[in-house]
Amino acid sequence: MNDTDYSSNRWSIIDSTLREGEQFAKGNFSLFDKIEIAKALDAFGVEFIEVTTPIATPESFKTAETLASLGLKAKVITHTRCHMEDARVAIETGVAGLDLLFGTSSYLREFSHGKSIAQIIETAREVIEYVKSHKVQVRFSAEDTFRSQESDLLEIYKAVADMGVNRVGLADTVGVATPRQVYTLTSEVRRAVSCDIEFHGHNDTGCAVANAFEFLEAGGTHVDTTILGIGERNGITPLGGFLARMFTVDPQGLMQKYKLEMLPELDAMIAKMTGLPIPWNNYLTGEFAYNHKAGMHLKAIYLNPGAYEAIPPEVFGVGRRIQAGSKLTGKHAIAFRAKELGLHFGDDALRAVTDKIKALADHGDLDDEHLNDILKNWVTA
Ligand code: HCA
Ligand code: CU
Repeated sequence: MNDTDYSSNRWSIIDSTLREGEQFAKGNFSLFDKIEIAKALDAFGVEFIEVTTPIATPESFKTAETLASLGLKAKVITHTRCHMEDARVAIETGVAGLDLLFGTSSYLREFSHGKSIAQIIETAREVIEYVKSHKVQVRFSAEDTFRSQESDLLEIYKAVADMGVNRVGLADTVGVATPRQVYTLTSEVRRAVSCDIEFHGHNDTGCAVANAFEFLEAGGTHVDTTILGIGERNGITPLGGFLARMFTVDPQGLMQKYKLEMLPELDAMIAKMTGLPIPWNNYLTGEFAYNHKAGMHLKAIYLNPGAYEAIPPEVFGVGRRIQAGSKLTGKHAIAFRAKELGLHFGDDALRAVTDKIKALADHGDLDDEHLNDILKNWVTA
């Protein structure tokens, strides 16, 4: 593999809306909602669906069990602490895999579980062997990876890789990692183990998409996402933002792999279930993600939308908004709008009506209806 191989057939999405997303302030889904989310994610084409540890509550046990038996194409896996008891309960649900988590940073070793690296490895061995004996997938992730000692991490990752885990996980638990750090550490881990590698990145410093991208550049294979990026605090790598990033480097691959036009439906579903609006500046599906306003932009957009759009909106099932009634509008935009209305303006009339629109809009943007009225009335006046 070389580090410029972006092809989507060498990486997978682990969607964690039903695990990390449950840690979101407004993420409290009913079983009915969870089934809807899982089915929608499956129809969209994500490869894995991660659910909350079944040890949390009887309802979370039921969730894992129910989703695992839906017969989805996506593998349903459950997140679990690296404990024998948790693993035993998780296996009982019939899920396809366990995402084990262990804190390795000095913060967690000192203030949480108090174990040494050697003890972490021994505990991991017991759990991993147990999970593998039940013929389900197993991943081992080091919580707070980017505030852990690199030598400790490599020792642990090599040890669990030798035990036969399917994946090792890098978790940017507090969203502190820079893209370059993610690239460097992933490259180190890539050299140290031959199993798959997963990345889970929080967005506290706005780097969750960039970090997921650098992770793939460095040879990583599995990226955690959630719909709208929901999760603890301000969340993790959002599914839509991640796809937008990847679309620019492998459009064909992405279109073959996922039902991209379903994205607005997914975002709207989670917005509705959490009772929050889709943010206005959300990747691809935000209200203004494809709004074009300045006259110079509008002129080019009419001739070739690619001039000011990195990704064709229709690929993701959204449309563009042409805001022609602003003070920044231009005569090309006005001529196009007139043409759409079946009107034709000569050069002088076009200049005059454009000036009039700009003058009116200087006191506040004109909506489409108002703009259209001006154009229609100008011709008949
Ligand atoms: C958390 C755990 C986790 C786990 C990530 C992983 C994190 O803080 O609740 O399993 O890879 O961000 O570290 O979500
Ligand atoms: Cu997390």
